Amino acid sequence: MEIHEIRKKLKKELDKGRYEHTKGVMYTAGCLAMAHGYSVEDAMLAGLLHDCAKCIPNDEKIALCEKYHILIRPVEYENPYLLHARLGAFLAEKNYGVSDPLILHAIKVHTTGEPDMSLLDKIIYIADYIEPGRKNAPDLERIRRIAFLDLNLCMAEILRDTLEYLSGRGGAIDSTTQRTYEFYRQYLR
Ligand code: DGI
Ligand code: FE
Ligand code: FE
Repeated sequence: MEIHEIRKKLKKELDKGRYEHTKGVMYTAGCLAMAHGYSVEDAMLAGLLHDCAKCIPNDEKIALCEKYHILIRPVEYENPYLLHARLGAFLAEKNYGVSDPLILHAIKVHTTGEPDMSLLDKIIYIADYIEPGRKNAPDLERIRRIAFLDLNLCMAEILRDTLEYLSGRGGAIDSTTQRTYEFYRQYLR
């Protein structure tokens, strides 16, 4: 599928705000790829598709995962929005014709991360957090600067803030998010 076809299809699948966010992540991922020596094209494609499953209603997310035998863990039954990452990777392949396993993996882990992520995984995880449309995260100015200097430190900072935010809100914490932080905290200064 050509990139402009993917954009056209996504524009229909996503609500307006999510499509704007998607473009922000796409361009930010491209910039991070320039800074850290990765394929700008691949990073932009992964950024473009990372939330392709986000606007599917939660009950439908669960139904689709069951239909296609995509693993649903208990924490995901309780918080079905977490499924948009794994389901998104599946749909990126099935409905948008992406076959690059590195791109599909970056989409799959973009919400919780995982220990020892690839360069592209980190670019997408971080771009999702710092894109220009994001406004609420604490310390965003500093985290944005670090993103262009040190990806591992940036992962640690984002994960720390995310876990703090989730525990303050009383949200169920996915054990993967916790494990990702345990891995990246070694990079904190
Ligand atoms: O899809 P987006 O909103 O662009 O971004 P995302 O896929 O990174 O989702 C962000 C949200 O996910 C953010 O509010 C933090 C939340 N999140 C990350 N890890 C966990 C989590 N939520 C829960 N309940 N548990 C987690 O471990
Ligand atoms: Fe997402
Ligand atoms: Fe996102």
